[in-house]
Amino acid sequence: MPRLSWYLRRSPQPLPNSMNRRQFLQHGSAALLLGGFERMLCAQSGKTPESSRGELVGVVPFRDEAAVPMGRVFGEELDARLYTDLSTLTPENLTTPTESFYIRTRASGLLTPDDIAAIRVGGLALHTAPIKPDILINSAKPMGTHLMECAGNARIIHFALMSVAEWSGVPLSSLIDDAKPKPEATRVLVSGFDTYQLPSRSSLPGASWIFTLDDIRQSGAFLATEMNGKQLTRDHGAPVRLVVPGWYGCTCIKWVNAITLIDDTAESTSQMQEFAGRTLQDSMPRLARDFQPAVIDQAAMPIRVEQWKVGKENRYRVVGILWGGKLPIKTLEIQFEADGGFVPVTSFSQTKNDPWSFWTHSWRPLRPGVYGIRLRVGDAGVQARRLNAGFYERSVEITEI
Ligand SMILES: Nc1nc2c(c(=O)[nH]1)N[C@H]1C(S)=C(S)[C@@H](COP(=O)(O)O)O[C@H]1N2
Ligand SMILES: [Mo]
Repeated sequence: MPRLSWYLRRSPQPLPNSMNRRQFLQHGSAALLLGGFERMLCAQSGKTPESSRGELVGVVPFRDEAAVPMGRVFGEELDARLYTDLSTLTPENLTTPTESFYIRTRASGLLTPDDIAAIRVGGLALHTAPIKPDILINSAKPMGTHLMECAGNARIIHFALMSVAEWSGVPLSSLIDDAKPKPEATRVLVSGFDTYQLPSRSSLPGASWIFTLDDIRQSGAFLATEMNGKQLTRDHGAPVRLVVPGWYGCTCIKWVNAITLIDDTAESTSQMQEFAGRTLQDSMPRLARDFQPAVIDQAAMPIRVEQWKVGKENRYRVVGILWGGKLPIKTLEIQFEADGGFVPVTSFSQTKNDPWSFWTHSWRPLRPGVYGIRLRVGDAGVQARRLNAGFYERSVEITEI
């Protein structure tokens, strides 16, 4: 079957979700994807793209991305990872199942129930009774669907350190209020258990982050006890982890064991220093007050490039996501290097910045070759530092036009 061999020949790793094209089609995934996109496109633009009347031939793999294991956990402790396969995302399935949600550190071999039996409350506070996780578990409320992205996300690993879950928990600001902060308390240090058996190749032990009390309120940060309707798993920080909507994952401390109220003289933590570059700090500030909020700017990238046959003609459709930022954007533009400048993405709408939204773009490459695919925001004044630096660029080789 020529089409299948075409697909296999060009896939360094089976895509999507470790299925070859035949399985992909048999699985009904293609139909699912198409059904979803047609509906989305109709809802958005009132017309059906020509490609949806054709046959899906395959998915063109991204170039220069490593053959890393997807969707399963590997490694130990600080060096453990689980990469989320974003190539199969659909508008109907916006949340990542817990077993596929990315993991950046697995629970320490040294972590015992005693280490997380209570969250210490201290520092510049009048009411410093420790908080028992059971109290939080029993009073947890739905906290919404939020995206988490590791600041160390990268092209080489398919940008797979990014996932979305539906969370339950307790707002951190209400626990801070309960602690009765003294007038001089302006910030909060959230710490988690972070001592390991094994030395790490790439990460420093010690997990804690300092926030202003305003940051906590404005972001809606919460202590999470559940994701996707079930109690947190051990590797995702059970019994209690911090989630800071709109901020990078390095601020979302797992195995929380202390909440400390502090003032403006506090030094930045080792975790803040480790992530200073990746959270786009200008330098390596010594004091916590000189850190910029570790927020995720508006970003966008392709997750899949589909090849279609319409009659005898080849058509391509680029499918992608956009996330981050403060306000929904109106104009998203795409560039196929070598083919010239930026053009508007044919179908997109962002109604919320968190979690991610979908976009699709019909593409007819002018000639065979290698194309870098880049996106940019058309609206003026939108901060998109990583996007504008080319961080989320991906590339494909087109051989049939
Ligand atoms: N205690 C502790 N919390 C931690 C970390 C850690 O190593 N130790 N890693 C942080 C980083 S860098 C990220 S991206 C997120 C990842 O959370 P996840 O593994 O549940 O996806 O947890 C954060 N919280
Ligand atoms: Mo991270």
